[in-house]
Amino acid sequence: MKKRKLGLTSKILLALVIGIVIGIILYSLPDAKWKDDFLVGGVLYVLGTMFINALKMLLVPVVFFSLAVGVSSLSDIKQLGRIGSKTLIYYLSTTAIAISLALLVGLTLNPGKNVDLGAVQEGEVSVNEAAPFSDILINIVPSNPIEALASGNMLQIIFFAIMFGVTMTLLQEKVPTIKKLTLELNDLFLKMVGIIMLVAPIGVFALITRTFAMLGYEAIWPLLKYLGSVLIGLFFMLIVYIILLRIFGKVNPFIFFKKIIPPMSIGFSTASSAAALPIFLRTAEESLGVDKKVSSFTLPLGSTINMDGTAIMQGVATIFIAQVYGAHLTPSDYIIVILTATLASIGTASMPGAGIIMLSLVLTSVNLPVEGIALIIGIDRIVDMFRTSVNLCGDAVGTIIVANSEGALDEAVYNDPTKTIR
Ligand code: DAS
Repeated sequence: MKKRKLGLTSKILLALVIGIVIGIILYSLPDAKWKDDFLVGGVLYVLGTMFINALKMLLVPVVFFSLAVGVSSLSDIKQLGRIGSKTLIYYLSTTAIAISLALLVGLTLNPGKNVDLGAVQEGEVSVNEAAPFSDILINIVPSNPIEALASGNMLQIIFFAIMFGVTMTLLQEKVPTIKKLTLELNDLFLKMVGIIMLVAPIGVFALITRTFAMLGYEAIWPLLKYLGSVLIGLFFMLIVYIILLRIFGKVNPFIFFKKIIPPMSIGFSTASSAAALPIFLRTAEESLGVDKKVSSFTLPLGSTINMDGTAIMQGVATIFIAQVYGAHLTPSDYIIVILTATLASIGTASMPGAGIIMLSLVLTSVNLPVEGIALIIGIDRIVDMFRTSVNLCGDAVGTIIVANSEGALDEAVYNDPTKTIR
C-alpha cells in the first residue's frame, strides 16, 4: 500500500507536539553542560535563530513587491468602477475593524502580562518615547528610499512601495518591463517563502523545544493565553460578519455559514486562501447565487488583499509581544499598528505562514523586537488555520454584500438548501 506522505501542516504540528514533550523532559533533567550549552544554548538556539533570520531576510522584499503588486492591482480597480470601489471600501473597513477588535481583545485579556519568558526573549526593546504624531507622519516619507530599504524602515518602505505600485500602473504601457519584472520578483520571493516554510518543522521544533526546555510547564500558559485571545478575536469578527450580512447583505447569515463550511474546511486544512479560492468561486456561484461578474472579481482580490483574520492575529501578537517584553505602547503606536497591520494584511500572501512574516513589519513599525516572533511561531500553524478561515469568510461576506448592492444575488439559489457544494 502506498505510504501517504505527511503534509507540511502535519509535519509542523508533529514537530510542535514532539518539541513540547522533549522540551519538558529536558527541563525536568538536572542541569548539565551537554544540555544547557550544547543542546539548548547551542544546537536548538542556532537552528531556531537561523529560521527566524531566514523569515526576517524575506521581510523587506516580500513587503515591497507584494505591496507594489497589490497596490497596482488596486489601481486597476478604476476600470471596474462601482464594483471595484465598493469592494475596496468594504475590504479596507473590515480589516481596520478587525485590527481594532484585536487591540481591544488584547488590551482586555492581556495575554502577555506578567509572562516571564526568561532568557528566551532575546532582542532589544527600544523605548517607545511618545513621539509627536507630526514626527511619525514626517518619518513615513523616506528622504532616501535605498537607505529605507537597506535599514528596513518599514513605514518608509510601505510608502515607497505604494508610490511605486501606483506610478507603475499610471505608466503601464510605458513601463511594461518594470511591471513584468515586479510581478516576477513578487512570485520569486513568494516562492522563497514557500521554500523556507519547507524547513519550518525543523525551525518550529528547535524554537519550541528550547522555549519549553528553559521554562517547562510555565511556557504552556502564555501560549494558550495568546492562542485563546486570537481565537476570541476571530470569533468576534464572525459576529461582525453576521451583523454585516443582515444589515448590508439583507440575507440570512446562518444559511451563509452553513453553505461555506465545505470551502472553509479547505482553507482551514491548507492554511492557504489561494488553495481554497477555486472552491470558493464555485460556492459563490452555484451555492450562494452570486453572479460571476461580481464573484470573479471580489474573491480573487479578497484572497490577495483582504485578510481580516491575519489582521486580528497581528493585533493580538503585537500586544502579546509588547507585554512580554514590558514595552509600553503609546496611543500613536496603536494608530501605527492599525495602519501597518491593515497594510500588512494587504501585503500578506495567501499562503501558509505569510502572516507571521508580515507581523515583523508591524512589530518593527512600533520598535518591538522581531525576535518576539520566536515566542509564538511554534503554534503559528494552528493559528494560521483559524485565521485563514476567517480571511476567506470575510472575502465571501464582502462578495454577498457587493452582489446584493448590484442586484447580482439570486436569492432563490441562496435560500435553496439543496444548493450546497458537495
Ligand atoms: N495563511 C494566509 C492565508 O492564506 C494568512 C496568513 O498567513 O496570515 O490567508
